[in-house]
Amino acid sequence: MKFSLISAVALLAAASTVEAAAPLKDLASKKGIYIGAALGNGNLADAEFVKILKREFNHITPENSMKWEVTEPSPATFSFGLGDEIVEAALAQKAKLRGHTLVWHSQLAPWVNQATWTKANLTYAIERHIKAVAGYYNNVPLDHWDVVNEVISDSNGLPRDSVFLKTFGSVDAYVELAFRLAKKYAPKSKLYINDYNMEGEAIAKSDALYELTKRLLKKGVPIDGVGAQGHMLVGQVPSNITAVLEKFTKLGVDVAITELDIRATLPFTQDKLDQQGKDYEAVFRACLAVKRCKGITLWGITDKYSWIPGVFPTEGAALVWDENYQPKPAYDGIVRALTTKAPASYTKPGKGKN
Ligand code: 9MR
Repeated sequence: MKFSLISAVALLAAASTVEAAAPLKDLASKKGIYIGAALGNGNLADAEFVKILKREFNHITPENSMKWEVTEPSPATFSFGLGDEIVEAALAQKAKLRGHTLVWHSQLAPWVNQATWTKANLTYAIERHIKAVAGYYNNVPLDHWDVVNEVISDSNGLPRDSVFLKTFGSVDAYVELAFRLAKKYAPKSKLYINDYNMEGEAIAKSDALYELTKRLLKKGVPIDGVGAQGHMLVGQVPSNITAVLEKFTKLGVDVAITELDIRATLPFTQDKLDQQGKDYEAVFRACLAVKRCKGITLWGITDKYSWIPGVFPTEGAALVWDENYQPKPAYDGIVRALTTKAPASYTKPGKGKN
């Protein structure tokens, strides 16, 4: 008890005392990028959360409410209520939106996994889904869509096992289909391929995503951007994110950091908080150093709500505001990146906005 009280006081003292004079979204706009946050429907009932969302962010990603299991829970039965709530919240604060996500092996409606498909039947089901969902939100319209998510596996850069891979026989085939359909039904959105653990060099997964994107672009598949999710660990942010982002943009696409959070093993110490601040700064500087890096979305706002403890029970505290909505050194790190000149080491080899 005594220990936890002391820890709490120490953590409070560690929290950032510097809130930017200007909100992050204004600082980011001046640098030519957007700053977004993922928003769960439940977050909208939390006044403190919404206050920070409105003040600091100009881009919103629905954390869960545009995923297949939500939008088409049974065949040809569509549900847009939860997605609409996020869209309304975004429009109310004049934020742009990132649709997330049309084709993903996870949070897929169970009926898609349970059926036995022929290629023709699954093609029909994918078109029905993309037509309904992307078509529906094309009226908003959404700024960006994560058309496909996490199609490369974690082992050796092999294609991710999924009902889509099994049925189509190759990752190229169903990713091409998804992008062509997304282009047809959401022509106003920039269309992204999105993945995690691909932000560093010499990672098989990053190379595989690069090669896939290159092959598909060569075939004329309408890929506008590559999303680097950015689920990272304190003290282990790859040193060469700029180079990786730059390499993708040389294929002729935009890039964005789409789901940034930087976690560590709990409890958080002052050292970890400080390091986390430097890590957030580094990721923002990496994006700023790349001309075609369009912006950064944080996968949430506060440590009060995060997917991490559910998946990594001993880890967390990955976001920029703590559980009591105190900005952490991570906030100052972002402000530093957005307001001060980058040391030379951050900018190479990008010729971006620093
Ligand atoms: O944050 C999301 C969490 O609420 C869901 O339970 C989880 C289910 O897989 O998905 C989380 O978001 C994921 C995102 O959609 C894709 N990239 C990884 C994210 C964190 O798991």
